[in-house]
Amino acid sequence: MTAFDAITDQLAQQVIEVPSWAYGNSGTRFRVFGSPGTPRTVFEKLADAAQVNAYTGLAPRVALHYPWDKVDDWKALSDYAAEVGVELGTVNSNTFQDEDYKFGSLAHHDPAVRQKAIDHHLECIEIMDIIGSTDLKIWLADGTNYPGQGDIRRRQDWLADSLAKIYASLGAEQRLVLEYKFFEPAFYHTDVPDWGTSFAHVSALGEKAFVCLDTGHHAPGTNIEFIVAQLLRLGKLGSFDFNSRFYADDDLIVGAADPFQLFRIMYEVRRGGGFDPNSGVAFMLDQCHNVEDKIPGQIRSVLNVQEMTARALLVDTVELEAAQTAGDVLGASAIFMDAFYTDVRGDLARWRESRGLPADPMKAFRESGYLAKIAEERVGGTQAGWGA
Ligand code: PSV
Ligand code: MN
Ligand code: MN
Repeated sequence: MTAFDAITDQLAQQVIEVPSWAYGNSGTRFRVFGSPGTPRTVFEKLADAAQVNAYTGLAPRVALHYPWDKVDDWKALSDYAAEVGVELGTVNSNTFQDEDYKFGSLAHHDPAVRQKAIDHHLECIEIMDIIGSTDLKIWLADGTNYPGQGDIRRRQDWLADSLAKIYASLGAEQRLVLEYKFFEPAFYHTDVPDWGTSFAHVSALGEKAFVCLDTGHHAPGTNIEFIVAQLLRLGKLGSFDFNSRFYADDDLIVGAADPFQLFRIMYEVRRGGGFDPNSGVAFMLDQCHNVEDKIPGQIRSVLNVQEMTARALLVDTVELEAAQTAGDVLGASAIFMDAFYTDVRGDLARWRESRGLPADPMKAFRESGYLAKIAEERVGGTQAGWGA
């Protein structure tokens, strides 16, 4: 049995959740470049997401963003998802595109605005009930731009109160995950800037509340894998929003900017038991494909996650621990780096084929003609909801 053979059972369990918004046209504040065949409905987004799963076997779940994703009949949407071979996952709320939220939402100084934002989340929970989704993800654009603009202390109390009201409406199997981000769109302070603040809030809420770690939401140089280790240790890592960045919240393809960082994160996931299907860690992507084709962009992303997972699983932990306890600094480092430098692509290709998947999902999708087909079929209409 090769070292790779020993990790295939774990690889087979990997589930990555893709974001519905990755299939729409997105861009910067300078220009949004269109692409032919862009989904005009949530159903078409699901059809595209299903392609990613069909070619990789890695992405059977699709995260929604409400109200970007809005349908009259949620049951019909979840039936359609099953028809195309995926299921609906996390519901992301949206309190950042409404005039009333100019000065915040769940942390706003006005109780009426806070109530409106709470009600929005209760609506999300109703949708989750219908589609069978377990996770409500909250990311807040709340914050201030200037020192003195708001009472940052009281806003924490208002936020805690709002979150408690939402939490009280969760079903027994449902969870709340609170995402943090240290800047943007607010630039002086945000109300949930870091993992510690998110952790403080979710801990106060209870055992159904967790932290969401978006890899693009940290100051440059932050040791993200340390945060992963800590949250797993505390039992509060609910989900990842994976993407990669060179400068800020770039939302580029995960593993593109810094594969080694992704490897280090995956190693800490392994170390903390996060790959155990019962760990409750949801591995989501939160990306935008501005200039590349969306579906191949997502295929590349899930394959990057798979490759770095495989390498992380190849770390010889017995040898590593021996080197660590012997104080063998360079020996330990070499064991770690050996796994990182292992090219797993050939093994993964053969393993995929043995499971009835294409050895090279990127190539197989390219040759399928799906992009040309949707470009031809999807004429008329406007693209399905998207923002930010
Ligand atoms: C905010 O930057 C964020 O990462 C949150 O997860 C949002 O839900 C997502 O982007 C989409 O805008
Ligand atoms: Mn995110
Ligand atoms: Mn983000």
